[in-house]
Amino acid sequence: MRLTLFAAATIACVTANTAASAQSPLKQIKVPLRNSAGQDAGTATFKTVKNGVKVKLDLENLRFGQHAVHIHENSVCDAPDFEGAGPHFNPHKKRHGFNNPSGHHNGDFPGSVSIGEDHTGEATFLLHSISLDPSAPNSIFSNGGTSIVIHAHADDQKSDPSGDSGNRIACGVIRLPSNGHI
Ligand SMILES: [Cu+2]
Ligand SMILES: [Zn+2]
Repeated sequence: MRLTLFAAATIACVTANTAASAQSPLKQIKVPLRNSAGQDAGTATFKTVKNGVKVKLDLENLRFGQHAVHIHENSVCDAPDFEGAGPHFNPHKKRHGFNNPSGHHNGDFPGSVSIGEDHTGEATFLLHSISLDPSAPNSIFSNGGTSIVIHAHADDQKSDPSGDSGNRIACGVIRLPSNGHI
């Protein structure tokens, strides 16, 4: 019987100005959102899973209907229009939407969230294009952090740059906790 040994080569990419914590890696973070009126709009929980990041939305105080969800590139939530959040998180310089041949942005979600007549809604999405690892190029903690934004309308998954999803109606700042873990 022949045994063949495979040596796994690990290539470490070191980013010069990333102050990576030596503590246990971040597995989960819960981000509070606020709506345009400054009310509590619920939470988004990001959890590292086998092939990506699971995002669980528990939303409230939002208008009835379908609403697009994205990660935007700045860790700024400036009510009422949340323009400071900037464009979609897009480190790979693609176009918007899962149905766009030049897509999709890292910060795009594969669906919209449905808000009921009681102004609450829940949804869970698996995103393959983001990471909670602060040293990863697609980390949602890149460049001081990002934000999660809810829009007035559904996402058409094609129109660049934002899926024709209208105004920004809620936002939550995503930043690495100062102790490196929750
Ligand atoms: Cu957006
Ligand atoms: Zn996008």
